[in-house]
Amino acid sequence: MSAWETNTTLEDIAAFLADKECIVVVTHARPDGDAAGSSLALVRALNRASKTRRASVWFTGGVPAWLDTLAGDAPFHTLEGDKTPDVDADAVVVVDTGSWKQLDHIAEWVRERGEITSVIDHHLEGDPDVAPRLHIAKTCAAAVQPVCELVLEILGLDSPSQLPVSIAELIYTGLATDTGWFRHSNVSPAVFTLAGQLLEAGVNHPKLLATIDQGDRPARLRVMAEALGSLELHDRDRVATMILTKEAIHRAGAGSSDTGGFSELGLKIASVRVSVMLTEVELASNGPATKISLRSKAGPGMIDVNEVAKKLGGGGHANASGARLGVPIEQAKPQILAAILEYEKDHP
Ligand SMILES: [Mn+2]
Repeated sequence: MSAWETNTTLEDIAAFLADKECIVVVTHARPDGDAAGSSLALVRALNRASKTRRASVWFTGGVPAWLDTLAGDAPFHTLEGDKTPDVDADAVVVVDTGSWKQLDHIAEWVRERGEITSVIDHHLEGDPDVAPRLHIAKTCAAAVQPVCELVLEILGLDSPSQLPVSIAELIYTGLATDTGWFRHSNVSPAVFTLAGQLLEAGVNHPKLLATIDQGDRPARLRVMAEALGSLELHDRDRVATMILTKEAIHRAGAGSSDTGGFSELGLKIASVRVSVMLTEVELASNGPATKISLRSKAGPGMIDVNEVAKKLGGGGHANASGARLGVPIEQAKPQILAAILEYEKDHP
């Protein structure tokens, strides 16, 4: 029984990929800045290192509005419906996840290519049978941190400050977005050192901020208003919940790619220790479901939302995690509130 732990160095993954020609990079469904940044940076580096290689990213489950601008001419595909990568891959790399659930409808496609697959991730939980080669950087704020090391290995560079700016800005995007633009408790000396080196490489911070954090469609703010309008406080105002039904998303004129990133809004309230966002989703594989996104404040009395999410089959990080339940929101909400209460009972 293998464990969700690193069993391969990035040097070994670089060596495994060195003679591969058709490399498919995938990440979790509905990619965020870290998923997009880490996957696109890796294909840029792989294709730069070999003239004949064809490495590309295959995204699933709806992509953010800024993806085209961020990607530029980096090769990527967006898989609609239940489509899978239609290339003859000789290597597969999974970044920013290692969870069958998060791979959604391409999980089976990845499973069939187990022998040639590698995982590079930073989440505390995952499925060790996704790949024989696992590099799990659990202390890293973002998947782009280990991916940056791999990219340096592939390109034979000593420092992130030497990276081509087209790769540096993808890595910076993952670092900035997974730390909430350097605000969350996962910032560290390593995060700021890497950010500084990437700025030295020529990253334009205001340009990326404008593209990604200030690049929303109006519908995204309307759907954010729907989420905020649903705000409820529970457990002596320590727990905030917000919900987004498909009907509310439709009312706002938004799509599923407009709904991410609202869970932390509840933490703005002084009394709130944990904020829960419940979103009605349709999984390609098995009908209506609820996506639960959890955020908590660090410090004394911290609620470890990785532990809370694990009770519902999910996971992530201590202050940011998530789960998916195959039930409607009205059933998912009491389940997550009960899981938080249970955690608090066990950690008085
Ligand atoms: Mn990430």
